[in-house]
Amino acid sequence: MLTFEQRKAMVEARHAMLLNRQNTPLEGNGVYRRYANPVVTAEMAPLEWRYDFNPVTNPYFMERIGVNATLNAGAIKWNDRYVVVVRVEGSDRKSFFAVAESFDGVSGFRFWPRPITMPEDEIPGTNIYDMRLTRHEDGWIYGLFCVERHDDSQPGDLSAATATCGIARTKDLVNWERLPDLVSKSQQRNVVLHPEFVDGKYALYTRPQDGFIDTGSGGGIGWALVDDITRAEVKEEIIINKRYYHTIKEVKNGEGPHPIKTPKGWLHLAHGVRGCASGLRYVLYLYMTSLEEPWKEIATPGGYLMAPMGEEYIGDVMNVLFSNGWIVDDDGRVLIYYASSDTRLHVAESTVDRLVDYCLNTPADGLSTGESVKTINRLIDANEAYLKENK
Ligand code: M1P
Repeated sequence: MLTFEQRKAMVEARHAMLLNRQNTPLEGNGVYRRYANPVVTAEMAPLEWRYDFNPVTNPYFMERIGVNATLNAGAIKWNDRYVVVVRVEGSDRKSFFAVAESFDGVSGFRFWPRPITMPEDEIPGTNIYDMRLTRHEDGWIYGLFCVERHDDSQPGDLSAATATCGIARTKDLVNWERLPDLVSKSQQRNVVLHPEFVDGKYALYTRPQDGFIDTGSGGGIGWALVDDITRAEVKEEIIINKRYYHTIKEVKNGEGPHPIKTPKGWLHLAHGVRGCASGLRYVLYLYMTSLEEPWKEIATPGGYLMAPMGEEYIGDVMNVLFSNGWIVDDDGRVLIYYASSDTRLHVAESTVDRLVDYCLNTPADGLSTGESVKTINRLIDANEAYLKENK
């Protein structure tokens, strides 16, 4: 067995190797490209969070506090660095937020020294996760996230829980002012703050749900205007991106990060969920809404943008891709931070132009096999005509 010093040297060397690992792009389908390595994994969590470095109190240099997963991260460009607010899940199943930053956005992510200490709402939460970051035109950076509590109306059921949207704001990503949780008739997860005022109000993308897991009658991604973000309440909610039978979002869907403003409309990233024999399958998709009326769809490309591939299938919750963070560079490069199987964080790269082109030129889902075949035939016809003319 290794001594304290030997183990410490080995653990530190492995950790340094992971932090310094470079990443290489993999060519994909022309819409985006994945990168070879995940950008943040549980093993990359700082050793000071996990190990007691005192040989008197930890003579075997054993890990004292386990980190289980690093997933669903909000993202923002901050002081010229690529910053992600990662959902870190401990081996005790509690999630917390921690900031990690990188110079190039695709490798070398380093956590800031301490996790975020998020102030509690009046009723403390049991678990918090999946922060969406919005640099709002009011001057604050907002973090909206899910707050999970036991559903005390069902005392006999230890798994009964409620999902509510927590709201906090910051100027430095370190000190957070907690605002009261969103008041809503239904449970809410995947709530996102739009970056601009709309009719002088704060605008939220919502995801009404009947229960903690089931969206039930919640028909899809919603939209609600809020007068006062310091006492936010969903009074009226409309569904702007619906669920449909036999599609990638039959069971549920949810807004990812806040949409990107492009000359042709607001570009949205979302996740869609369907059921299958092996459980739920989570994929990522795009849609666009009008610049003037961000609640009105103008493009709904059919199918998914990204689905799990290779090792992405495997993890704590299999067959899941989930994203709540992306960053746009001044030159139009888009970095999509996505987690696979609730276990690790990856990055995919594209550009605003490519993603908008994808949205405007990918046929919508015709909602039946007959329509899908017609769509393919239209493309074959167009290709035949083009090739005939350009022989
Ligand atoms: O386990 C997959 C995802 O499940 C939930 O997402 P949704 O509310 O859309 O079902 C969230 O718990 C999310 O964190 C998780 O990745």
